[in-house]
Amino acid sequence: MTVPEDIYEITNPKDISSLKRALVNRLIYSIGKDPVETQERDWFFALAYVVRDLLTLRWMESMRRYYLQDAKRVYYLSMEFLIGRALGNSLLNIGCYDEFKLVLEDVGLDLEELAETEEEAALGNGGLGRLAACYLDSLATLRLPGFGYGIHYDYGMFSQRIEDGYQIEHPENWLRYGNPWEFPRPDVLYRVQFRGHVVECPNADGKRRYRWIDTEDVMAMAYDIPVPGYGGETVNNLRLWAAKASRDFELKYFNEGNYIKAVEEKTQSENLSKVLYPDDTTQMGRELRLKQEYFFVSASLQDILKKFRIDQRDFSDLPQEVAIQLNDTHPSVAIPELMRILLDEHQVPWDDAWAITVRTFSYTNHTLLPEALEVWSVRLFEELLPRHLQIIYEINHRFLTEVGERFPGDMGLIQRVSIIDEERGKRVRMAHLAIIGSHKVNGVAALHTRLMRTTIFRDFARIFPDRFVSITNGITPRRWLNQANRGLAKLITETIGPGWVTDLERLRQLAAMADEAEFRARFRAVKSANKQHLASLIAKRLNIGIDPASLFDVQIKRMHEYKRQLLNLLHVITRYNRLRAGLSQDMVPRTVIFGGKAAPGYHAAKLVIKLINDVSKVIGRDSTVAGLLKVVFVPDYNVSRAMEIMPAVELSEQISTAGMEASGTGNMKMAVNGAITIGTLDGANIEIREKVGEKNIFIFGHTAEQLDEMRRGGYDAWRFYYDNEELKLALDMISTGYFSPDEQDRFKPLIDSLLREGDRFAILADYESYIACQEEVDRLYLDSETWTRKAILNVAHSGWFSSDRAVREYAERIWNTPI
Ligand code: GP0
Repeated sequence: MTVPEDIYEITNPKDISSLKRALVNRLIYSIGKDPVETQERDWFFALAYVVRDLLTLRWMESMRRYYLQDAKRVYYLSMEFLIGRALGNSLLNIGCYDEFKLVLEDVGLDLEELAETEEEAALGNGGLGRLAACYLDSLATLRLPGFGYGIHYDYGMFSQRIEDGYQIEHPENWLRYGNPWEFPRPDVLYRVQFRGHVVECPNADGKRRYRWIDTEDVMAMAYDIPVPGYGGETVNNLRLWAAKASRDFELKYFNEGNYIKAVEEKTQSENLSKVLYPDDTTQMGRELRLKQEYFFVSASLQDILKKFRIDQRDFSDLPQEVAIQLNDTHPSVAIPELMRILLDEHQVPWDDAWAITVRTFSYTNHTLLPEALEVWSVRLFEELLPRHLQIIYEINHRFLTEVGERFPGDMGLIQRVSIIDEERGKRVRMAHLAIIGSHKVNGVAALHTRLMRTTIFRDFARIFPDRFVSITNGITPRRWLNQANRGLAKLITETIGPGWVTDLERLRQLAAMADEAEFRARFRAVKSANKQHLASLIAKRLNIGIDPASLFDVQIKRMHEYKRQLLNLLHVITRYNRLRAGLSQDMVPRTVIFGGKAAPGYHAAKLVIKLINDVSKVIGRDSTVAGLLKVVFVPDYNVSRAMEIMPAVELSEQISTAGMEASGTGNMKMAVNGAITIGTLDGANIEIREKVGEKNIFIFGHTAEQLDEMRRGGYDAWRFYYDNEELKLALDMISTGYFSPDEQDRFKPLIDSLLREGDRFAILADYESYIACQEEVDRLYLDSETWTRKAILNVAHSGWFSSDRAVREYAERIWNTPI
């Protein structure tokens, strides 16, 4: 049928009275509340439904457009989508923010306040999940038919509370009041198989056929979340799968009259999508995790192939019609799964199936840390996915045969590149599978890709020289500048017009303004207002007073040893010691802000949180440094916290061990918000330096190559300790209980890892140059005109870090869907 033009009550989204009517309608008819007796949350939900309505029509139009154009689809498969709150972002993207603000004022409500009641969708751990969300925003903004597929976790990332300085994890029940943005699709339901066994049955044509039978099945049910592009023209879709028990479970026991058992089994199978693994950059070798991976991959592929309309096409067209991006190896079981579908369900010959598969998939690698590379025991794989293991063996066999032919006599090579690691109990190396099964493998920054090609995947780079490409990560300017920093966004628009929101390179026009005193003053006023705002939030929530005039020195990211929050603390302690020794003349007052979660089982990272809080307490109580130094740990760092903090940052701490941070994306967010980076030559910091200019960034520490060389010569931790008195003092204070008089050796494990266990993250090696660099920071900050000038240049030259640029590169170089 054709949709009648006048189907919807909002005839004009700019017409305040029609918006108001819609809002009150939703409140009464969708929420069931009498407008005279409402809570703030009721209004939030009513508003969210109105906004979703506005998105829905655009969403249907977008889908129809893609259908008619028969455009090539891009599917982004990811275990994580850290999308955050949607209200403010949706309103800005469809251009109705101010109108709704007026409507709410009319009923006595404040839009910003109302937006705070939204639970954030924290379906991700950190950078990897947030990157996926930024890319969805860019795909929609660039009008590309790009769709996310992931898992509808009941519990996303845990919420972090700090009790007595320690991290305590609490479950975050984001669906408690329901999610107003999603459409549950009980009719979009696929069967996902597990376990069982494989039987071989000869076909009529004499060819062998394999069937996977006697499986235990779980159903995957779809939830759709609209993803609005900027300008409101295109709305794409994020489809998340929730586990539902298959009827088999119920019937089995029901027939035996065992009702309770039936319900128990039902619950068990639905547990599959219950919770997000809160681990970042360590491989989680748990059965449930592998099940989650296959669960969402299987459902997504069934859905993708259904939309491909195989009844009307040939599978050989698949790579022209569909590109599938694997966000890390987590969804890489998609490779044998597509092979299984083609081979077993559609009788496509192996070679054809393999060519189709490789041309369809591409894989993004996000880390070189060995502990993060996924491996599964062959035993577990065989138990859960017996047919997939067979197919992996066959992929491996054919691959190794080819390698053997191309590089005869190199047995070491065969062992190194095999998908199966034969050494420590047989294990499936998912990264090898992902590389072999994809036509492109991308690293997420230039250095990261180079190291990938020359270190962990060196052999593969030799075998597939054209397969590895570098696409530096990006961030969406809609959320991270236009929405998060309204003050700066306004100043920029007044100066260069509004085009930067979808063409961030235009920020370059601000470069000339850096030399104008009046613009610098306005820029400084914006930063200062942002700092005051953050200070007021910290005062209100944490009951801590911070000086808005002090330098805001910020490290916000997951807590991890390689990110070196401990190095930051060593600077804080050194600074504290200098201040107490009366050396305050060259030092500017600083507020050092930390925020980040540690994986619940990561003891070292959790201990660093406690140390930050203990140091904060000691410094906070010492009146000799009052007004000069303050340390704040902001609890429960998440997307919403990030949006509050980013605009107020002046010094952005990006101090990971060179070679270990694949890219970083917080570094980009802070630069575009007018912070100056202090960082190592790691990840995208290198490209930030290239873009903003080496005079406008603080770089310190050893390079990846230098560290490599140092390690080869033997790393002498104690030398650093004895050679630098200030370092020795800071380490001794930590290890002897200066900050923990109630438990003197509380932090001894941290110091042991540096001095006795080889300092894997080279904290001691970089200490001296970090301290020297921090001194330069102070000197520059004293000259506020020059500081401001450099900060403006950071904004002006950060345009390249837009996720629009990154997604364009994927489209051109990987997906073959140029824009
Ligand atoms: C990398 F391997 N990253 C992983 C992982 O499991 N989780 C994760 O968030 C991050 C990298 O550490 C990063 O360098 C990178 O920018 C991000 O993936 C997106 O590529 C910083 O967060």
